[in-house]
Amino acid sequence: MDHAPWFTEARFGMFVHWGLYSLAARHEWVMNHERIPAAKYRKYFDHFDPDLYDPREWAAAAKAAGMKYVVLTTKHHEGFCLWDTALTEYKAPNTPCGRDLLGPYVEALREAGLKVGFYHSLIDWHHPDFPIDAFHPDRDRPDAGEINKTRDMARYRAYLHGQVRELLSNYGQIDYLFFDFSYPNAGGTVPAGDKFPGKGRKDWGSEELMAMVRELQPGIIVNDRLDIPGDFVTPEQYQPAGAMMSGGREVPWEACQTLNGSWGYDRDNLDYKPADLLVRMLVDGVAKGGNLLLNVGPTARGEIDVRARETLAGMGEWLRVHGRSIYGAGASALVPPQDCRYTRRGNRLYVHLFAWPFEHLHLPGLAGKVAYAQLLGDASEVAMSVLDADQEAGNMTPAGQAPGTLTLKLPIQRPNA
Ligand code: FHN
Repeated sequence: MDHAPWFTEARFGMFVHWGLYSLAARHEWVMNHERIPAAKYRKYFDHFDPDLYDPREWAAAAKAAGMKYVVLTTKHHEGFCLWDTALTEYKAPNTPCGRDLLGPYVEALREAGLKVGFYHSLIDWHHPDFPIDAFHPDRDRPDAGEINKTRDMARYRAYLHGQVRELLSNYGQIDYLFFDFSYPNAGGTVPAGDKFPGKGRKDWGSEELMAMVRELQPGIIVNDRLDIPGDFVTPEQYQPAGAMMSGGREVPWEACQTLNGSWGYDRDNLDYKPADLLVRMLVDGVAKGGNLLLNVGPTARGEIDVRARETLAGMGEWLRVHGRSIYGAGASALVPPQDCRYTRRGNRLYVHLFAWPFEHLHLPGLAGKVAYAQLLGDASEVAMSVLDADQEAGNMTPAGQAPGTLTLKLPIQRPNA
């Protein structure tokens, strides 16, 4: 049973990483990678003023890409909050921006008919009670061990739960909550030599947190990074993200991808994946019963940059033609030949060609079951309606064919051949 049909129907979402790191325009871990002391990092807070921020533009870019939901970082590991939280001063309304950024985001998505997702970091390198550990920017400090004696994880846990309560109480229905991330066994030794374990469900109070989430937003989807074994999503216990096939039963999961290797806006990183490669990633995921959450990192001024928008628009064009082989589609029990993927929706099988030309495409296991084969679009999809042999006599297997194999002669030409 599919406990969140919208998630399976959607198949494709937009991830948005946006925070003070967007001003550094290097990577969302810049504070950590460059060991930027809090006092120096404060300059980004003092200059945060996204004058071009218009979440309706983000929603339009998502729709142009064929995406059906959006997940925005409410707070990333740096600890800066995009909304008007009552629990810290380290928030957008206290910067030159001067306002809550989540309200307009939620409104824009709803107006555009997109599902609303929040990302929320469990990790918080700004909070005074978040202990220094192997991932913390201050881990090289010789006095890290001493500092940790003054830090109270229970106080941080209360802050974490309080902020999640705000997020799930003050913005209406939220469809998806993406926690990030647990590292219960990361261990790592702070310089003081005392081994500081990673952080997992006991540190976050994950079971209580999950109970509160379900109480506030009963139908919400939650990802599987709270370090609760087998946790995912809705009260019916979806399988964890990344669970491929469980006992032959397809279970929804989700892969996260960047456009260029950085989640936050990385100005000088021109290594954008081409749209057709991203389409193949999407097809590959759906062929395994999963979703793709593809990331954009808006600039400090609040815009999705033109390279990202062009890439997404290219994907949207493919989906405009072939979306029926993706939305609501999933894995087929049939095994495709190399360089092919099968996605199935109802009794229709879609054959996606990852390489060509094929003179003859041998499709094992289809013979005798295909009512018709139809070549669609630019040959990146061959749509077949697969009917059970006892339903429909339409046997496409030409005489003399090897039993069990359907061979199609495909007039496939390379694009721009
Ligand atoms: O550390 C984060 C990272 O910055 C990014 O937010 C990704 C997105 O899935 N999650 C963590 C790494 O897995």
